[in-house]
Amino acid sequence: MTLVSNLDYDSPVVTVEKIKQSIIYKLLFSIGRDPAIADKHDWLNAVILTVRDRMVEDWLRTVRAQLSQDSKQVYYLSMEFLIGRTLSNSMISNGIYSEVKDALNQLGLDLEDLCSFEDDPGLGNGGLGRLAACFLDSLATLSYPGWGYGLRYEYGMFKQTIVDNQQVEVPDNWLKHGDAWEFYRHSIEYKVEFGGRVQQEGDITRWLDTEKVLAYAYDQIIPGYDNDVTNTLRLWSAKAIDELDLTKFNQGDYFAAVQDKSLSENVSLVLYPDDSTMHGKALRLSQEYFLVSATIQDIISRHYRVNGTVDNLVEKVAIHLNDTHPVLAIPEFIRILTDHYDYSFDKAWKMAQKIFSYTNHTLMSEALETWTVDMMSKVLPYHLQIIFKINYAFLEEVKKLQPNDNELLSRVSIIDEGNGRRVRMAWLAVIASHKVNGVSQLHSDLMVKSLFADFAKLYPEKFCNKTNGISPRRWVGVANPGLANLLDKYLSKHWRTNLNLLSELNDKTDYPMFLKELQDVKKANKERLTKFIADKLDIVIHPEALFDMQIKRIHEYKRQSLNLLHTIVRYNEILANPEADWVPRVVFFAGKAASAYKLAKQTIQLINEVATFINNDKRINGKLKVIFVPNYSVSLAEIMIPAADLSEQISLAGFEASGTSNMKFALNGSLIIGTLDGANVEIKESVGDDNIFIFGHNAKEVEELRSTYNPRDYYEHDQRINQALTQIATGYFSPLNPERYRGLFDAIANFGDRYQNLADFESYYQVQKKVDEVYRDPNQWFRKTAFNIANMGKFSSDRTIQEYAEDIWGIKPIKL
Ligand code: 26Q
Repeated sequence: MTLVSNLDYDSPVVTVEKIKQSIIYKLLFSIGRDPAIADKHDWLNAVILTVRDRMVEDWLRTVRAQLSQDSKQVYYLSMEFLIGRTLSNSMISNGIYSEVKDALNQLGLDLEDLCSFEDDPGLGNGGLGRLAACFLDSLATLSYPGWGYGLRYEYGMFKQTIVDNQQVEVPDNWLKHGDAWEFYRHSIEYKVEFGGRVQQEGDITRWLDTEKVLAYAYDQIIPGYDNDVTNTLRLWSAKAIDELDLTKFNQGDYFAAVQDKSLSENVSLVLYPDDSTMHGKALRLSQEYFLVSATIQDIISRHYRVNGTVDNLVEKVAIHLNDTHPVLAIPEFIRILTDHYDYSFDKAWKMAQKIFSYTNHTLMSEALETWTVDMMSKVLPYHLQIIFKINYAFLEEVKKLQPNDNELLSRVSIIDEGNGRRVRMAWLAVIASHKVNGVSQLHSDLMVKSLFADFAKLYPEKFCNKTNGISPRRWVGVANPGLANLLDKYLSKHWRTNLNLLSELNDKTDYPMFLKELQDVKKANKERLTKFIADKLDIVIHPEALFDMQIKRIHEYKRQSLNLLHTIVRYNEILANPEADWVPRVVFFAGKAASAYKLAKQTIQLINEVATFINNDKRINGKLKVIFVPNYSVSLAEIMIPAADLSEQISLAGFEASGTSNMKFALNGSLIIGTLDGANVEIKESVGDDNIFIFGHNAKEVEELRSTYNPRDYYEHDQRINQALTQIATGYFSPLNPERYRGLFDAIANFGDRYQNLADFESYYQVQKKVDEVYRDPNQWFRKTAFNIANMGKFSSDRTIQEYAEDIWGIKPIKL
């Protein structure tokens, strides 16, 4: 049945022959390329357009169903969406993978090879952005009516290259070959204003003399798995409002005429590559406002078009804030209702408090967003005024709830008077949201005990936990087809949408046949990675070795330095005792450092220098290799994670809000060595104490230790630590520049070791010994990995999204 009954058209058909015809047709008539000279990108784009055609009707049908069922929608606002490559996932979701593969075969092309040419849109920093992408996948797969809203950065996360062992950032021009997936919406544009001044005329507030930028919409299609539901991710791009300043142009000053244009288009030019420290840059604030202004205008105007009123917004709209980055959506919402829909401030504010909800992703003070009142008064004077009004209304409420407590008032005030007058965005988010959640049980508990303690006492029912999850479609289906086939063999195919079915594997953990097959899958994945490393880095490794991985952003709290310290200790021990029966190991690191984060960049350099040193030491004879894989990204994770035996989740307890790679690794059959931090705690509860290697102080002990901890004691009294740290400090790995790592050394041995690396060393060391011991016995090892896979059901993002839908957003699945 065609979508439009009075139009005569043929729906795209899914047979190998039709797909082949379509690919050729797209290449000729959409790309305009002669097959004789078409390159891989041309063919790839032809394939993408072919696959996209087969998703469009579902997409339009979904939008129609949402409208006709008048369903409540959730809007997920995020400055980051790390969706990764889309082609494989789309073909799998629509069940046309093998047809496309066969069609390409007939054309003499290889599907997997073509897929590797797809640019990986790096529109995010790390966990938070990837979580948003998994959530979109789950929303669609569970048939929930939900939209993602973000920015279409022209340059995403920088590409990381390693030159002379150091990180060098290269711009990520991901749109170079065009993005064949996106739909540019010519008709959807909004004016976004900045700066200017606010003028009060009686009851009316006017925002005058602003600078104006246009927001244009680009839509990405988000398919559900095997259910025809297809949602939308709408990304905004900035355009100058007047293409050219005609007066300047007519005066012959062409370059001055285009200059304003490029200034305003800067707003969506580049993603800030920083995920851990807050830098108060005006352009970042402008980006945040640009996202939310376009989005709130879009949501409200669409709602008004359909409903003819905004009075029922609360019943029809839920808006979720992915961290505080889009929190200006709240004053923007109030501005639009008061300026354009004749609402009073009180009425708009009450409504906002029923519509918004907020997820916190960090408790670390340096990562919390605050903006000076001064900067905000320049960039967004009107919104600052609205925030003051919100604050006033809120503080009046607190005075009633808790009379005569001025200290409390200053602690909970959105404006931090003591700190150069700053606007605390997290406070605004908490005050305006009806629900606030953390991303793992531990993190949510700490959140109400520490960061938001005052608020939790005033409004205990506001706070909840929503433990993160990951998409099984992406992280097994796409990333690990070998494991997916094995699961299909032993379980019903529905594990992809009901991950709890994995628990049936608990009964199979004693089947030698099953364990053998699991082992074969891992071996094949390790061989795939081995080949990749040989091709890309020209380094030979052996798949029989234990593959040990720490792949994530480089940050002191994540403690790559603890892992590296242990690696150096191991190296020294192998040299001291070469005849011992060492379990061969390859220690992989990957991850980007924020470009301004000196210590993190030094850590990358040290890892690379240690790697070169150890890998070239003939005496080690393959017992230990260290590899830094450059440019960590979603697509690299898809190759690496399925090949891991051991994953390092070793942050200082209390600092990693959740972690999500821990889930990806465990689900792909690798064992975790980790601290009781973030979601590790819940993974341990699920997989059982015997199937995870836990070490180190827990969050409570970390706090207790803080006042007495002296890393110098460990440095002076522990010979292993002393030797390894001294080697770092005195240039053993960097003889040409012996002082190079003084800063890193000092941070640990002399400046208090904020992340308690040395306090956890002994227990880390002991557990690493245990890892080797278990790895020697494949039967025992694979039994444990089987238990990990079998008990990861809880960590599907479907479970997470269902909880958000029921407990926070109040949305229901649509029927197609
Ligand atoms: C803020 C202000 C200015 C510029 C940049 C930022 C910024 C950008 C990105 C701050 C933070 C981020 C990203 C944070 C992040 O990825 N957090 C991770 O979120 C995951 C999903 O919940 C958790 O699993 C991780 O534990 C958490 O670190």
